[in-house]
Amino acid sequence: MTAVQTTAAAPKHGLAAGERPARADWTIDQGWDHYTPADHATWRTLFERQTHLLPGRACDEFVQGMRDLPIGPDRIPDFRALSEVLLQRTGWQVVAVPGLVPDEVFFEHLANRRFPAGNFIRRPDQLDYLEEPDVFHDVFGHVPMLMNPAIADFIQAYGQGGLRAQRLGCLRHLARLYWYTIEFGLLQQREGLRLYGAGIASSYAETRFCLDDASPNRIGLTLERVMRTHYRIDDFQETYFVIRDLDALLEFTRIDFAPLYERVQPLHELQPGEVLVDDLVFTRGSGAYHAKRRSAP
Ligand code: HBI
Ligand code: FE
Repeated sequence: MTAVQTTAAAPKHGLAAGERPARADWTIDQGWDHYTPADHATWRTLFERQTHLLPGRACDEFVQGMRDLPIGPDRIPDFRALSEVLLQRTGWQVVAVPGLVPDEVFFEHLANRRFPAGNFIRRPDQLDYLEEPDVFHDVFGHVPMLMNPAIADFIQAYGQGGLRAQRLGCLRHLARLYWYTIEFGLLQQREGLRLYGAGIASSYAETRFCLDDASPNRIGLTLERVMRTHYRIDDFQETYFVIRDLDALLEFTRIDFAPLYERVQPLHELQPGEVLVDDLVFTRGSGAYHAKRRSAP
């Protein structure tokens, strides 16, 4: 299971129905002193099992970012300590939010180089699955990559582009790009494919599935291809998209997406597992995993 998922029935944000945020930007205090020993122990469990899997699977930039940050197994990181290092490196900060926030609030933060991170940690019975982004997904998965200048600029541009895409009525196209890059992206490294997406990096099972399993497709990413492609929010991806390197994302920040949206809109949308004749195919997946799921009673 992936770390961040929403379903139709799930709340659209991290507050109970009818509850209003105290601050207009939805930020809250991290409340670091309120974490219990059990919370820190959950962090340790998640941290240690991921750290075993990541060598040879996470890209060099992820490993380096992790190394340079005050993140370790012993305790849930303090966002102020993370922000101190991030601000120096790429001008980003981590701010606490109660969970999912409305799209425009999310975009406004990203456009200003603030990364909204859930302050809570999953319960011990949710180690492999939860619907909202918690501190493990957001900090372990996303923050190391924010140390990279290309990712730093790309996510800021996503915030700016998200506000614009909302006005243009094209948010679903842009959201697919974020999903298949920042959340579930793979990249080419000298030694082979590596992961950089936070949804993968924070998921024990998907870290192996995305690279080691014969089931999923692995396809070269182009903007129009991902903008047309539905994604799965309730299970592993059927297709992972591969970029040449992180600078490929930087190039996307220099492109005007409005004409792209116009080209993509009349094209038929693609199912998560589809492969096209002109795709650059790294792996043609067997599809076995999802086929089995679909035939289950
Ligand atoms: N809020 N905290 C949080 N984290 C997200 O990843 C997030 C969000 N709100 C909206 C959202 N993502 C997506 O629906 C947009 O990227 C489209
Ligand atoms: Fe995420």
